[in-house]
Amino acid sequence: HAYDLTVRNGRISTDTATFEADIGIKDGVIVAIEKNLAPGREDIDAAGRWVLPGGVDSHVHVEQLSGMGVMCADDFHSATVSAVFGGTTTIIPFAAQHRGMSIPAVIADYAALAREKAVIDYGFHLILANPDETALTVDLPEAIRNGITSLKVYMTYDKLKLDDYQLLDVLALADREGALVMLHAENHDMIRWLAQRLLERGLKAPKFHGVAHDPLAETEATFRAVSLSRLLDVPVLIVHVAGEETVKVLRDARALGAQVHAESCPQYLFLTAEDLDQPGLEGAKFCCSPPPRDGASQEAVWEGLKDGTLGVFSSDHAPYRFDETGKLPKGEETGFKDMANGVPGIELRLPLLFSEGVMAGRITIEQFVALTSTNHARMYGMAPQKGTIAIGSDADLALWNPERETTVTWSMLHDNVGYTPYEGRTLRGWPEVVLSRGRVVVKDNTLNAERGSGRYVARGKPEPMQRAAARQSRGALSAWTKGMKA
Ligand code: DUC
Ligand code: ZN
Ligand code: ZN
Ligand code: ZN
Repeated sequence: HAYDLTVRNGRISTDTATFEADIGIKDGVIVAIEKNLAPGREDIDAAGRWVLPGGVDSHVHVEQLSGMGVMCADDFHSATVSAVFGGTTTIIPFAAQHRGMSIPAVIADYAALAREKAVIDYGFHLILANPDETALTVDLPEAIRNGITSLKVYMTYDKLKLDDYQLLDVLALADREGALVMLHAENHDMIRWLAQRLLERGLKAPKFHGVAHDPLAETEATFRAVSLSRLLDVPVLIVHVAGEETVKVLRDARALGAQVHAESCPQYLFLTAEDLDQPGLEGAKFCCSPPPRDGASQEAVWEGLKDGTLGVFSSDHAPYRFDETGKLPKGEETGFKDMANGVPGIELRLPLLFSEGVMAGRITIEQFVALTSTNHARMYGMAPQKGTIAIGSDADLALWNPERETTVTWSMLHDNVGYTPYEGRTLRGWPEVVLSRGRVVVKDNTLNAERGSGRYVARGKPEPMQRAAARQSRGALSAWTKGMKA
C-alpha cells in the first residue's frame, strides 16, 4: 500500500479553503490530498464529516504551580487526553520559572514530565520571573535555540511581576534572539489598591474578584505594553484579552502599524462577571484573570476574532479543583484574594467555538480553523508541520460530526478538575475521530494512545519575529534606538 491510512470522502477545511478530497497518510505525515485515492492499509470513511486540522492550544497550564503556590489538577496525561477528546492535537504549556529557580532546571523538569505522560505533541513557552543577567545572556538564548521560541511575562502578581524597565530588557532580548514575548497585561497597583479597599470593608466573596480586576487595569496595562513594543519596534502578544476597551486599544495599535498580536479564550465569549455572583463560594468556579466581563465585551471579543485583532483563540486551561487543593485553599473562609485564578477549558475550547461560532453563523469554518489551529502554528513557529492540512504536514486531524448535539456535563470530560464552567450547555458539532501523526487516538469515544507517545516539537522562529526582521531592515526605528537595542 502507498498509504498507511486514508481518510476518504470528507469535507476538508483549511484556514483558506473548503473542498472534498481523500487524504493519504504515510509514516504520520500527509502525503496525498486528492479525490479517489487508492486504498490504504486502513481506511476511514469520513462521508458527512468535516475534516479539520487538529487544534493547537497555545495557552495551557499543566502540572504548574500557580503564583500562589497551588498545583494544577491536570498532569501531562490527563491534560493531553482531555485535549485530544476535544479535537486538539498539539498543546503549548508553560515551563514556569518562579524566582530563585534556574531556567535550565525548570525546563528539564517540565520536559521530563511531558516526555513520560503526554499522548499528543507539545512544545513549551517559558514563564520568566527573573530576567537577570544570566537569564538574558545565557539561559534564554539557549532555551530559544532548543525550540522554546516564546516566553510569557507578567505585569501583575507579586511573585511574577516585572517592571517596565525589565519588560524592555526582555523585549530587546527577544528581538535579538527571535522569540515572541507574551504579556499578561493588568495594572498591578490598580488591582492591589481596589482589593485592599474591598477587603477592609469585609467584601471578600468571589464576585469581588471581578471588581478588583477592573477592566481599566487590563486596558491601561495593554496600552502600556503596546507602547513598550512600539518604543523598540518589537512584536508582542497580549494573552487572554477580556474587555471591550482593550480590544479597541489593540485595534488602534495595529492600525498605527504596531506589531501587536493578541489572544482571547472561551471564558471571554461565554461567561460574564455575573457568573461570579452566586451564593456561597460557587462563583469561584468562574474566577480567572482577567475576569469575564459583560455582554458588550463578549461582542467586542467576537468582533476582534472576526477582524483579526484577536488572532488566536486558546483555552488558558488553568485547572484548579473546587476544594482545599485548588480554588478554596482556606475552605469556607476562602476570599477572592485566596482563590487560584483560572478556569478549565482544554476539552471544550473547540466544541464551544464550533457550535456558537460556526454553527451559529458568527464565523466561517475557515476562520474557525485559523483561530483554533493555523494561526497558533504560525504565531509560535510550528508551521507548516502543525496547524494545516497540506502535503508534508503532520497528519493531525479531527473528523467533526457537524450535526451531533451534546449537552455538556463534567463527567463526560477527561480532565481532573471536577467541574466545568460550561455545565448544561447544549453544543452542536463534535470531533468524533481524532488523529495525531496518523495514529487514530480517539474513536468511538475511546482513547487509543500510550502514555508518552506525544513528542516534543522544537519550535522555529515565530512568524511575527520573521516579519520583524524584514521590517527593521527597512529602518522603522531611529538609528539611536536601533543602536541601543543591540
Ligand atoms: N494568567 C493566566 O494566563 N492564566 C490563569 C491566570 C492568570 O493570571
Ligand atoms: Zn491519566
Ligand atoms: Zn496570565
Ligand atoms: Zn494562562
